[in-house]
Formats: sequence, structure tokens, C-alpha cells
Amino acid sequence: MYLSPRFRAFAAGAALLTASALAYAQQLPNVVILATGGTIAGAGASAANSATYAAAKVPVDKLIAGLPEISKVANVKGEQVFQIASESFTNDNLLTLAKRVSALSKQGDVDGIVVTHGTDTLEETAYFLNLVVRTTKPIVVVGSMRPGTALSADGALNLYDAVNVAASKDAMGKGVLVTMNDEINSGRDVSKSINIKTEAFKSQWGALGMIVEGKNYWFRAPVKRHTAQSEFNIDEITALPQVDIAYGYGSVPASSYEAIGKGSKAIIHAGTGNGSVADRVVPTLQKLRADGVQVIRSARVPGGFVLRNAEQPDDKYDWVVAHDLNPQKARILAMVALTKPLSSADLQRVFWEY
Ligand code: DAS
Repeated sequence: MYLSPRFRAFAAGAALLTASALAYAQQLPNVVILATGGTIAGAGASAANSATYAAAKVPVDKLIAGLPEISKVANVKGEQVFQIASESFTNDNLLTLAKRVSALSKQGDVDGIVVTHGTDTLEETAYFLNLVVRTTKPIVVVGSMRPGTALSADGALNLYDAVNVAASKDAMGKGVLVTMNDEINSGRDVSKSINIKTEAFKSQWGALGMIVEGKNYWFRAPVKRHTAQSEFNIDEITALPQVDIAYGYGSVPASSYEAIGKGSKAIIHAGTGNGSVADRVVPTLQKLRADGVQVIRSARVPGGFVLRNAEQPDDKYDWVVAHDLNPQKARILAMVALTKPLSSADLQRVFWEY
């Protein structure tokens, strides 16, 4: 078949271009984005709606298509694991997501994983993955405070940062990370501290670093056990025990602790001050402990950490302190720890170490 010189030149150029594009793609890391919903997948009626919108609307492929810049950072594939607002997350969602993350982390053609997630319980999921996924590959959880349809939406840059960090070798072995608002935080330490600002995610111990124009700037590393050094493994966990939280406040009735503790493996006390327990509640907690329920003292106060045997005789009552973990994170750790038959002393060790 006759081919004109012009066509032959074009075909050669196209082949060269395809080959170089392929070669370029082969140099790029492979990152999988697991989408679960939230505001980062949200949509509002107008650009002026930065706080009024529907969460969990935009599918992962559209999120990726809306961010062509990431094609220069990594070969990205998306999976829609759920499409829910994260306040509706359940233990089953946590297990399903963590098992998928674990399976992908074992694949040789996966270099990093991003999880897009609602901000309301993002801190719980990030900590859960930090405890049970045995890998050193970067796992980055990301959300946004404004929907992509809003003026100055934060989701696109947060997602771009998350893919950059997930594609970075220097992010390996640092545990699960959270990239929001230019910062890289530890999934263990970070929590949603402001409910209506893009600077919502804070850690009282500070961020691990920052990411600016796709470059990571690290200033510290986690000291608590996580991921590959964890004694817990999602591949061995089939169910999570019941652990609930009782909120302490003036005139709190002992009956609320009785109701919350009934049938639970542990009760988390979100105490006033340093995890203080009202006199009228102590007998109820002692009864729950005698019935085999672990009693874990956390605090409703966001900063600091709960001291053992300070205002409460933890040794005498056989109670555990949650250290610096807020009540919702203490619940995550207690659920994971109590998938094993741990004594109170062992459980307290786990709260010191993770
Ligand atoms: N409802 C919130 C959630 O899904 C929206 C968000 O901030 O992501 O967690």
C-alpha cells in the first residue's frame, strides 16, 4: 500500500510521541484514589454556596478529570468505594475501606494510595488505617471544607497535594497522612478542630510538614507505632467490638453511662477537665468494670493529655487512660485493641504506644 512521505513522517512522529509518552508514564509512580464521598465530592447550587451544598455527589472519575495537573505527578486510577457523607460512616465501612487499602498496598504496581473522605469523621478513618494497614507505602486521606462548585474551593488543591504526597518516596514509613490546607498532618494526631473554615484540621503536636507546589517540606516524624510496625492487622480482623462514648458535663446522670456501657466491650469517658468523673458516676463505672467492660478515661478538653492516677485512682479502679487521644480516636484504638483478648494492663500499654 502506498504511503505518502508526509503520512510516513506523521506516523513516525506519532509513534515517537506515543513511545515517549509511554516512557514518561512508566517513570511516574502509580497512585490509586479510593473515593468515599464527603464535601470533596460535594456540589452546591451556586459559587456563592461555600457552606450550603450536598455532599457525596461527584464521582471519582469526575474528580480526577477535573484535575489534569495530577497526570504530570502520577499515573492515577480511581475507585468509588462508597458515596456517603462521612458522619454516616459505620464500622463496616471502616473494615471494607481498610481491607481495600491493604490489598492495594500489596500490589507491586501501586506506589501510593489516596482516600477522599468527608471531613466529619476523617480523623477516625485516618487513625484506623494508621493502626491496621501493614505497609510503608504512603496512604493519604484528604477532604475539603468547601464543595468544588464554590468560590475558592479547597478540594482541588487538597487532592493535588494528596496525590503528590502519595507519589513521594519521602512520605514512606510515616504512617497514614492527611493533606489539608497546605499542611501534612499525621493521621493519628490530626482532628477537625474548626467546623467551618478551610484551616479546620489541626494537631496539638503540630503538623509533620507542609506541601507547596507539589514539594514536601518535612519538619518532624511520628513517634507512636503505626502501619508496618503495628501489632494489629486488618487482614486478621473480621469485626469490630462495640465501644461507645459517654460525654461528661455538670449534672450528668449515672444512667447515661449505664445505658452506653451496656453490652459494650469498652466505654470511653469524654470527661471534663483531665478526664474527671463525677462522684455519682463512679459506682456505675465500677459496676461496668466488674461486668468486664473496659473503662477508658479521655477528655472533652481538646488539648493536653489525661494523666493516670492523678484526679482518679485508675490503678485502684482498674481503669485505662486515653493519654492524648480525644474520645473519638480513643474509641477507634479501643475497638482495634479489643479485637484481641487484652488485659487492662495490656490495653493501657496499647494506649501509651499507638
Ligand atoms: N458532611 C461532611 C462529611 O461528609 C461534609 C464534609 O465536610 O466532608 O464529612
